[in-house]
Amino acid sequence: VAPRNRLVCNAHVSDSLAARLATIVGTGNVFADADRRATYETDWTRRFSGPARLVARPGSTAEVAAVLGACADAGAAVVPQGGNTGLVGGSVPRGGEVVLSTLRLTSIESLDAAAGEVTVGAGLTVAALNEAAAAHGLRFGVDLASRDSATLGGMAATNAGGINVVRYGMMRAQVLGMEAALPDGGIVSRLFGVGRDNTGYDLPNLFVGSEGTLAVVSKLRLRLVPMLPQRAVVLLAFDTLGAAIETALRARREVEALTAAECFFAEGLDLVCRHAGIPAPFTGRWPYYILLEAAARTDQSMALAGAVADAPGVRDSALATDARDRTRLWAYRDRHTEAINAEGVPHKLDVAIPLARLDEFAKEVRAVVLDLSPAAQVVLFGHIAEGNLHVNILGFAPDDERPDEAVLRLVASMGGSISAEHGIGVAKARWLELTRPPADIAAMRAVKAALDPRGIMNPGVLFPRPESQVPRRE
Ligand code: FAD
Ligand code: LAC
Ligand code: ZN
Repeated sequence: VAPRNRLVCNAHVSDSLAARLATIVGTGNVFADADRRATYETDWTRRFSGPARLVARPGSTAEVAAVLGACADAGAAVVPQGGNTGLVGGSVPRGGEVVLSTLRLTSIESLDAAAGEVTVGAGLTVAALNEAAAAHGLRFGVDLASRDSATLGGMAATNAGGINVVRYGMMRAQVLGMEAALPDGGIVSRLFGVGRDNTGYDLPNLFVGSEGTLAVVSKLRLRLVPMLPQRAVVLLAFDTLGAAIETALRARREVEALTAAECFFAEGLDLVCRHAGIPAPFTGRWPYYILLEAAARTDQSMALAGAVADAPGVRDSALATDARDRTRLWAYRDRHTEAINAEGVPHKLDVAIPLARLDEFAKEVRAVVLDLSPAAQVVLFGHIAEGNLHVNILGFAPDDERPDEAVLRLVASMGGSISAEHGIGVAKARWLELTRPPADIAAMRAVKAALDPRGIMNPGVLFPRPESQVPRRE
């Protein structure tokens, strides 16, 4: 154990927990000085931030477990953090927690190209995994615009979706095994490579989507998919959302190799063109757009174009088969999140609506927000094949929750989900009860109490803190 006064000097920390953590992760990997903490304290949207007590960066599963054990002994709350690209405020402190960063857990172990499986550290990014997998003609089945920063552990913790769910499913479908550290310092390890395992509770599956409230994921056994060299992309413009939805669903039925079915609206396209400095895709300005992609070992352009050629309501279209044109068309969709962020601090509500009511929702959601503030801006885009719309609202103060309340109540009244892929975090915790019945929440709380009896894991995420519960508008 290094002398404490040396730790204070090296790590700029002064509390005894910091000293204990430094003996676990090394003095360079625990720090409390404001400059080094800063990037761990504010989320990607800038809507959520809070001071950390200190930041610890363990380098192995054993170190993660030891850090959690030491925090539990000290009664210190922990916020697990990967790439900090989460959009619901769950990855940053609310005030005084220890941030446990996974960014040193970047191993790539036992890539089994024949089986299409790999074991990785939880802090590895999707982009880094894809780079390693490409050498074997493989790639990871979940892709998203935050690919350069989002970590596989964070994606498991949020059950991330992204642009290829229509083909490969969400993060849950990629997770074959997991190693995770529990708040009592124990380690759950199910990394072995068998395709079927019916031996009781599926703990890795329980931790997928648990948003850092139960355990810290330290390693993952993941499924890889073949890299498909022939990719065709089509961008279509419509003057009704109904026609856009119909066409996306037709493509899902008829194009076997479909890998993406995405949508955006004119307001978002305008923001992307302005902030990215790129020209509009078509000479006409149409209200609704869908982007479809098909990928296979053989050319898909005829299959894709053929399926949508006579679709009713198409006002303009562009087909891309070479890499440069594909990238150009994808940019209109991929760059929405950064363009919205460049415009202001958004309220981001990531919802799913039954497909039959998606058109009605898109109109209603605008009305409920503009009713609160006629000057507000509502930017919609998302993953149309699953009825997943990202409702981005600009023009309200970060802590004004009226638009969140209005939109989430509308979603619940239409039989939707208040989180389709980003999770509940702190942003939506107080509205969980809108779409999860009391018995569900009681069961979830029982699991939480059993695994995290001292409540140190990401307090305030998923379940609201009693003091933060506001009187509900009836
Ligand atoms: P963080 O933001 O660091 O953490 C997210 C949550 O997971 C927090 O609650 C945190 O406590 C917990 N956590 C992180 N790591 C661990 C761990 N190892 N163990 C336990 N808990 C952990 N999301 C989508 O689903 N689909 C998209 O298409 C998509 N596109 C995006 C595009 C952009 C430009 C941006 C900025 C974000 C996008 N996101 C998307 C959101 C975000 O990238 C995902 O939620 C991603 O899964 C977060 O990964 P992360 O490593 O950044 O996690
Ligand atoms: C996307 C993120 C915001 O779909 O989920 O781009
Ligand atoms: Zn999304």
